[in-house]
Amino acid sequence: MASPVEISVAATGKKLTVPTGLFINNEFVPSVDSQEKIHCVNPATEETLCSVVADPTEPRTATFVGSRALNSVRMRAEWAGSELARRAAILARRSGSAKDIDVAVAAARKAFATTWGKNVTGLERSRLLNKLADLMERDAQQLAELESLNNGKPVKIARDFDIGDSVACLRYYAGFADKIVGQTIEVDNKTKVAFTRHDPIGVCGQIIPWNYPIQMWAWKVAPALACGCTIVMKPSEFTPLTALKLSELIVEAGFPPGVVNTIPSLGSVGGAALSSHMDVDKVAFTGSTVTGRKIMEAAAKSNIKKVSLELGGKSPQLIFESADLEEASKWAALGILYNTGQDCTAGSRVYVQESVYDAFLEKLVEKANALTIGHGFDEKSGGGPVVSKVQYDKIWSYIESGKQEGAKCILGGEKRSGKGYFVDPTIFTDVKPDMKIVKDEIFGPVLSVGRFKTEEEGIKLANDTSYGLGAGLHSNDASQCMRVSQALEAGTVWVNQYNLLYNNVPFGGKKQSGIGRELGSYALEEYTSVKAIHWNYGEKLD
Ligand code: TXE
Repeated sequence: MASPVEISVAATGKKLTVPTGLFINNEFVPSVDSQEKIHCVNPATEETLCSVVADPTEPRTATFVGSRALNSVRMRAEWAGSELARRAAILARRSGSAKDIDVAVAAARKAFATTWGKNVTGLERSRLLNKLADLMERDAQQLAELESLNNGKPVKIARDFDIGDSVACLRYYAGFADKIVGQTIEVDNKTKVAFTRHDPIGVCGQIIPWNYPIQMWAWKVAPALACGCTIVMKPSEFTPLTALKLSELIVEAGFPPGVVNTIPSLGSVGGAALSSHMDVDKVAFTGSTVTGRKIMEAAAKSNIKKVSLELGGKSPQLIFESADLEEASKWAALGILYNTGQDCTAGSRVYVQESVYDAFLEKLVEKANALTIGHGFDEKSGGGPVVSKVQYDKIWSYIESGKQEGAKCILGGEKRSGKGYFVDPTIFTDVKPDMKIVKDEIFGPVLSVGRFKTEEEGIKLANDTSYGLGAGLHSNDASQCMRVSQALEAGTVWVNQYNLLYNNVPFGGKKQSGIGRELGSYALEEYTSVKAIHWNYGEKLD
């Protein structure tokens, strides 16, 4: 059994314990064949302030004992000095290989056929999901700290929003677990009936990103378990810590072995293996459109498994002249800055009606300027650093391209000195439709602001994108709200608000923002397979 690591966080004076290894059959085990390591870096610092030391009582490299290794590392991430001191955590662990995916899928298949699937009642699934929710609520502070350490987001936001919503999501689907019902259908005469069953689809591969590691875990795990599916979860290689921690809670809640398995692995290895696996019945994915396309292709080329994809976006917000500009500017700022812009529905394009453009812009800059982006453990931080060096470099290359292509940077746009992947709120005006900052998903706190004269022009600009995830409009004209909300090409349209999601309202994209829906009762369709049963109880063939 792989031993847990300890992370000492001087900011709290406490230690966080995280399990290592791959989670298969309710145990933390090493990779069967991989020497690949995943390094988890705290994005609030680029320095390595911690040391990764092999436990002296155990071998430094994997030693196999039967099918398990004694692969233990002890990590000490020292949180140096002041509130604003840089922290870093680096964690070495074995990364899952394609063979590990095989082992995990086999465990999930066995559980599906024995202890779970059709062999567990809805009531029991509900009880276990509610128990898991209770445990997550109990450990909310610890989980939030770990999320902050690995992802960068403020602890208080992780605790109150990400984890709060995730607990509610588990409870919401716990409520459904014994209410997944089919239909009884009248057929042609009195000697026959047909009915449908909504069977669990089977073994599900779930591939999640790094921007909401806990919430994406809950959105995927909760409906799948409620429907009776088993799971092989692949968290992002940037943020696997909380998925591993949550795996401990799976055991404590009492889920049978193999129902939920967690393989921290590289996307091109574990993610690809899951997508092309012949014994995986469904793959659920949140991430980039580029990767979503690969997953769909792999599914098609293997066993035509069911696929749901929640992909990127370049979501617009339209500000009409009748809008309450004070409120609209708050929503627009929140829309692009929440989670430091690392949000699939980030409202990254704002279009303002000509007559209120200047007044709105002034308010928007004021609101955006008021946000403090800082360290996750600093109570004053409204946003943290971006997740990784890769994302940091990507965002800055877009900021540079915006400047080079002639857009006017009216806020931010300057790098901070010092370390850490911090990007301050950045606003560009004077943008043109073909600029990269207007077309591409940046996934950072970078907003393009344009203007329009008529409603028709505003709608055309808003829809001028290959994406279709979210869209917002701000207006006090009810007819206009109705007209425009219907014309906007997006899976979610917010009217006089932005970016609020509820567990009981479906969420997903149009166009190249994806297929399928998460949340609400709609998500159950992603994890069930409808079987029609035709029953003859009287008719005889001549
Ligand atoms: O995403 P990837 P990346 C967007 C955002 C971001 C960009 C790149 O614009 O800047 O994508 O981020 C796994 N087969 N979003 O590269 O690659 C990977 O291990 C199967 C939007 O991090 O899509 C991780 O678990 N899986 C988004 C997950 O896919 C593969 C959230 C997401 O990583 C794989 C994140 C493969 N071949 C990024 N390659 C949103 N919609 O919220 C990678 N993965």
